[in-house]
Amino acid sequence: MMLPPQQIVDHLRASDNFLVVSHVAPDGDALGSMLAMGELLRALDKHVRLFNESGIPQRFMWLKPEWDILRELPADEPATIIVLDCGAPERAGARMAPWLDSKTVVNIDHHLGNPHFGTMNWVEQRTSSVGEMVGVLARELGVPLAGLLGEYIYLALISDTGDFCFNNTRPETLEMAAEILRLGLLPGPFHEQKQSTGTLNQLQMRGTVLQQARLHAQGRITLIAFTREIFEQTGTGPDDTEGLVNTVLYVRGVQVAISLREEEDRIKFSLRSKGSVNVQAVAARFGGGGHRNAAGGHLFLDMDAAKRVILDAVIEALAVS
Ligand SMILES: [Mn+2]
Repeated sequence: MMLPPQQIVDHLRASDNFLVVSHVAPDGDALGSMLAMGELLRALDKHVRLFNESGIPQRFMWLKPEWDILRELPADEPATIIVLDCGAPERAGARMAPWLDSKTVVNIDHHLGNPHFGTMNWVEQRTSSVGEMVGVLARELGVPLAGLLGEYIYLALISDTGDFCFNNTRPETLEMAAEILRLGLLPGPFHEQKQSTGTLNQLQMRGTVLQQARLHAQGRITLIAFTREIFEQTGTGPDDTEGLVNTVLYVRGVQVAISLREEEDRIKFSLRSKGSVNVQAVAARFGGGGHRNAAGGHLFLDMDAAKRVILDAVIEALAVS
């Protein structure tokens, strides 16, 4: 059974005045675990604030969190910074990263290659999500996974496991989900709200991107590309791309899916793989990171060059897996 380090449990009990931080452009685990940690500390009567440098993406607005999520460093400094779901300190954002060198930092994460940048570190690569780790902490601290705390952890669990489908879904993950359901969460309405955030423009943009999807390496790789041109034509943006890389992974015979997204001065790449193909190692070559079956990073190249570089790297990874 996974247990949090006693030092962290003791620190949360004994200290006060926390700032809880998650990574820029938060996904469901980053946001869910941050909000859950906020609820947990609030239940323990602690002074707690939340910080996310890029704020809440539109697709999560349905959560209507009762938290004012800071995007600027607060003037009065917290005693402890809890950093969640960040495989490296830079993931916390350009404004926050320097703070992490000089303050008491609790680093709770599940990424491969996390360099243990905290004063206290709890890094579990086997766990589904950081939300699951916050759930384990809550149990240890005697706070039930009910109400908003349960909802936020559930969001983290379903986000990082692809609705309990990915390899990182373990019996413990489902047991935690069951515990949350027993305490009142209704999965039907929850999923309905979570799914009902798309727009027709978004569907049409995705249609265009899928039409242009290509197979490579004798059908073992699919590649999709979100260009600025497609975003402009369809009135969509980066927030509308979420999850499409998973869809193209499930083409028959495909082992790796690559998604490229054109940004201001770079290409953001996302990689998904099946089985033993390690895409974290591919992402790490370019300064990125993640997990064995889901990773990403940035390339300072144009779209065509990025395609060639990333395809070559993935083909190499397929050869050694
Ligand atoms: Mn995560």
